[in-house]
Amino acid sequence: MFEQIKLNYASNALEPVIGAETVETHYGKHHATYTTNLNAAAEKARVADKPIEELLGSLDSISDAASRTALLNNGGGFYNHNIYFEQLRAPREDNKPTGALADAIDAEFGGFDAFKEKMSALAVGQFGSGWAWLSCDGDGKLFLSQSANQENPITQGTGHKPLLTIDVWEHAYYLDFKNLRPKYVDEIWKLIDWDVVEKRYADR
Ligand code: MN3
Repeated sequence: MFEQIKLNYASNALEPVIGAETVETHYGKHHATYTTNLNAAAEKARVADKPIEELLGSLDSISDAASRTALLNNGGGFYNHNIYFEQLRAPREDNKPTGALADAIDAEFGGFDAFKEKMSALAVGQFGSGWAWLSCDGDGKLFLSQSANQENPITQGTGHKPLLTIDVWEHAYYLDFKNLRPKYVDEIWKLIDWDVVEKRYADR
């Protein structure tokens, strides 16, 4: 049985960047539906006992094409939103990582501002619905990527560990920013809970 993460913040905690109505719809409806549909698809394919990362990393072993598609769409929708909602908190100015993750970002991207600019460009530039990602590979090296629909770095390669994501489906920002995806992407950096992201990196 796959379960949505519990939000440790109120639905209005992300305001004024992301409003309560967006959180209630996005988490309470979209994410909840992915979770329900994942559980049904996983039950049917007899993979409900697998950890989600393992399930998403071994979709090729599902021989039935319809099952494979249902598990990709709903398993990705479930997992990606767990990563997304867990890493948000109330807005802060000058919001940056510290410690080992900050050092790794400096070494890989030439500083936090350069990293932020590159990841923002991937988020803004993802055509249609999808995600931008910071992950590390099997050697612990940081890398940036984007994915369409509910794909993610785990479905796109082997040994990848997602650390941070930006949801750029319109449902993530349309109530608050209308069509202005670049503005949403620019503002979401205030909401990132770097403690969560740093822990993901430490646990890699
Ligand atoms: Mn979403």
